[in-house]
Amino acid sequence: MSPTVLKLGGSVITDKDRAETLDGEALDAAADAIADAMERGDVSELVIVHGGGSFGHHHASEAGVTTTDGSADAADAIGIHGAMKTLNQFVLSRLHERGVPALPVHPLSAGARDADGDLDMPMTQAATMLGEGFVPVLHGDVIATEGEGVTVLSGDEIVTTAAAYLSADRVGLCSTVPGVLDADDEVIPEISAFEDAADALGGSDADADVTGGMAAKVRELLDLGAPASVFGPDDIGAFLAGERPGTTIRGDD
Ligand code: IP8
Repeated sequence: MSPTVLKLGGSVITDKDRAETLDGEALDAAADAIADAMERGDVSELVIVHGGGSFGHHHASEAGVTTTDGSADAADAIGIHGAMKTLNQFVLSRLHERGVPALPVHPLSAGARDADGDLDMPMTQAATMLGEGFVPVLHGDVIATEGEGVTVLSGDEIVTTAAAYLSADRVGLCSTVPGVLDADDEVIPEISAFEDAADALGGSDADADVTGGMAAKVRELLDLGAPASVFGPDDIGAFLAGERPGTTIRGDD
């Protein structure tokens, strides 16, 4: 059976305007939807990835660390990584409270980027966890990068890497909006080329986002070998039940 990869956007589970502030209600609702889907048997092999929100992005922007501009200062790396581990612990606890057998995978200790920015992150631990009935929970992080110290690794890049490595057949990104929106704020049902949505895709709407918002997401997902869905928090259950809520992004699969 092929796994499903679900990303919980950092803006969904945190209050992005206040440093290191969880959106506990939103995280509870997401954890409820995941636990219900697993209990119903809608999904058996599930990988969760979460973004940084006001945890990672706040520290990354203070340290001036982005996906391409790094820092060789261990204190910067630990500041960002530590905040992400705190958020990861919140996510894990909310899942554990609902009986979801979630285990953390911290990308800083699981991969690296070369001087061209290419990521090498084998997912043998996640694959084995899935086989043993666990739910691996990865997160945006900092990652050692040749010539840069550490750079930011976005949850979206982890999603595409995990989906390719684990041959996921379903990929979903839960965002604060109900899909990729056009200029009139209507959900674009399907995107198969960046140009389909280029006009509508600005940067992220929150200042402290160092990984580029919806435009970067769409580019990443177009490169994926499987169709991906972008949807809002109310549609986590529908996605896990096999539906395609929000926007479906299909590259050359
Ligand atoms: O929120 C970025 O992950 P994202 C994580 O998925 C950090 O872009 C460390 C800023």
